[in-house]
Amino acid sequence: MSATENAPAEALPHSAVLAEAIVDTLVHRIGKDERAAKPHDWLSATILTVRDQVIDRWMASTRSAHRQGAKRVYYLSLEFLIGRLLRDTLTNLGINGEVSQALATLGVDLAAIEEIEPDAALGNGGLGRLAACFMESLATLDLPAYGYGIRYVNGMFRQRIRDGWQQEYPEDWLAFGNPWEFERRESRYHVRFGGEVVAGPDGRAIWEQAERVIAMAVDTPMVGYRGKRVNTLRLWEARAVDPLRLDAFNRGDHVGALAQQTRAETLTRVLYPADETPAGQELRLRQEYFFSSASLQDIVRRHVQYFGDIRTLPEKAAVQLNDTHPAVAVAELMRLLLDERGLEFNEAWSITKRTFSYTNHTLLPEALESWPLPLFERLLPRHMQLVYMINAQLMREARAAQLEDAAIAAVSLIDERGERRVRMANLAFAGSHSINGVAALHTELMKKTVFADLHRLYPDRINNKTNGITPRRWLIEANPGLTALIRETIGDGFLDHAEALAALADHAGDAGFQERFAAVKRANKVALSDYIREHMGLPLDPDALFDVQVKRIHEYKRQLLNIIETVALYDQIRSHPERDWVPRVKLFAGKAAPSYHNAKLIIKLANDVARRINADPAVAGLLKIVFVPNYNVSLAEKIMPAADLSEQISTAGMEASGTGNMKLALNGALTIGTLDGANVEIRDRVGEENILIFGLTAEEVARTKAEGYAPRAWIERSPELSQALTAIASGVFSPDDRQRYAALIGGIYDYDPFMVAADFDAYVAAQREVDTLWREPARWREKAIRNTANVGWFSSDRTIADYAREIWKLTE
Ligand code: B1N
Repeated sequence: MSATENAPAEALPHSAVLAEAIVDTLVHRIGKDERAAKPHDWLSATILTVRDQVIDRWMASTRSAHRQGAKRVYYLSLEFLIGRLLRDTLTNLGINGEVSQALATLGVDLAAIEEIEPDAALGNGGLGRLAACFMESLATLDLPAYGYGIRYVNGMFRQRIRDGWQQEYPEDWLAFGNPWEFERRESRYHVRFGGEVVAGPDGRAIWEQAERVIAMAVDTPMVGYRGKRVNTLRLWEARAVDPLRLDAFNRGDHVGALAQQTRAETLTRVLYPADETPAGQELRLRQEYFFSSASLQDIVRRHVQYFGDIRTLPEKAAVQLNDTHPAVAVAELMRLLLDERGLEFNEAWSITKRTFSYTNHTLLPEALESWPLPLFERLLPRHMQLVYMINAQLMREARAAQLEDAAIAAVSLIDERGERRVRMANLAFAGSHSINGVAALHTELMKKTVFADLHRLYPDRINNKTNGITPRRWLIEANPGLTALIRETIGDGFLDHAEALAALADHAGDAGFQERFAAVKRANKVALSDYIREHMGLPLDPDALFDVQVKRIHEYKRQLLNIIETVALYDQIRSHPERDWVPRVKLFAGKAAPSYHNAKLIIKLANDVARRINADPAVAGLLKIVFVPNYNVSLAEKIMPAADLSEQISTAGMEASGTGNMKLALNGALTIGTLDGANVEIRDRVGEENILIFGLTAEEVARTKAEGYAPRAWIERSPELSQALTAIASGVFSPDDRQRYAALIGGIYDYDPFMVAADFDAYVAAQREVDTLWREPARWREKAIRNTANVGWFSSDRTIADYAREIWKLTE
């Protein structure tokens, strides 16, 4: 039974018609008959058939936006972490049941072919997944929107764990083709690089580029819930202007003949796998400009085609910059307005600022993008001039506002300290009318830290839009069992309005409902355990507490704190076997940036600790550690519904928002966390008795550091921490290389920039509180239910409605 069987099904074919259509597609578009068809052929035939159901709505959506002369949203993002699309599309069209039945009559299991669809993993983590949730909510809310990005041939790498170490392999998601996408060979633009700028006869700047590349559009339909609207995700593919130089080929230079094609293809070949660390290489800046330029050219062309006058752009187009990765778009729009449309600077600058808005996703200083000036100038000589012109205007306004010299230097687009660099965050800020953070705390810290001086200069620009997640993928699709139970209990309203989940609170204390809620959770834990046994050969006890930390591996997220606590717990169980220990499974998953040494070492440590503890009969049945390889969207869909405890333990002030915290709470996990990012707002919504908060606040972190934080003293005061650190550092978990963790642990004694030592005892106390609660199932279940009931507000529908009203001005 599908969760959305009450979706408008009138216009959609019944299963017999669908079965016929799937076979017809298989034969005529794939070229196989039923007997020869392999699972992948059935998958492609099913997707193509479902896609046919989408196309009419897609065209109708485009036509209606055109007819109404509606303002459009353009979401520019270097990442879209979509995952699989089949189940999502079936759910949103409300044809899950019909398609499943149709395939069954053909002897094909829908669930089995869903599992072989590759993830579209065109993103690293939260920032890319947010873009994917936003695309789905934009369509659900019937807002005309385009996502713009890059069609990476190789998205996020596949992670394997060998001997406990992460190894990276290319993920070939396009190996069997991509039946969702449409190549738009007619939608092509030239993107230029290098060369020089000369003055034309009329004094206008002429950019004589050294190199041109073609950007070709590839479109994927994005279906909203109830199939209301279908928007477009437009990804750019780089092509050579001259793919084959026949003259060179005929001279026998076969490699040289194809060199341009190879160089172009390199541009859109791979996603940079670094999360919150700017890549800094020339190829990255080329990627950023390539997709920004193609997108802006497309937006301007569409606007002029529909509305005739470029000066009305801000009334008809809202361009959202997803972090600074597309910030060069600010200079690109200025170039198009000045050099190609002949506008004056002031008018162009006003149009630009009214068109763009910018979302900041991190305050980590090392994550702020800036480009060495000589590189920027060599690659984009005209944009360098425009950056200077914009900066001159900015400096005039800063002086007029009487900013002191230090503040003027801080707001400048050029960082003059040391090697001169172009500051992309300042460019994005200066060129936007709205700059938003992604959680309340993060937004307040933006005003006080990184953007303090820009905020003084433009106090009306910074605003908050707390992140959200789509409840379609993260509840209805990932957790059909819970969805069915909720529908039986409070009706269907929550399917369209996630905040209607609040009605569940009336049942939180009901023993019968608690039983059923717990039964769903247990079934999800059995399913995850089956998966882990099949893939890793590791048996898990589904009645143990499933404690999960799943996210990118990063020191500020403090997987290390969790691992050290695990070691301390291991010591405690061995020293006091007589105590009433709560059986736990500690589950970790996540990828490390390939060049991030400590993050990779933390993965190795998790695996070393797992090997030792899982083999120790003294803790058998009480403690199991699992590092599940290759965390991605599809794995997250299996883990979120099976979690009891959600680890959100970043150093306060460092996690801009987090969105895994929302997915886990929605699926009935209790959060153990710091007052960081969106955890603060989750606490406000679920109530402080239903969440386990521990540790220093952001303010206390700042103060402790300012007062000269000495971690060694904290460690000496905590015997449990000392013992665990000594064990790890001395090689108890790495007998093959006793020095492996000496430096990693030594860093905690000497620097501990992420305050592991300062928060350790509070974290342990919170974990023992978790044990106490778990021993009282009725209390635990009531709290879990209250989590699900109270986090409907974190639907990305709410987030997008807020952007639409307050930033994009699409609605009242
Ligand atoms: O963006 C998410 C937030 O929920 C997370 O707290 C935040 O860490 C994440 C450079 C990033 N911030 N910055 C990045 C990604 C890729 C890259 O190349 C930075 N990701 C985040 C959604 O708001």
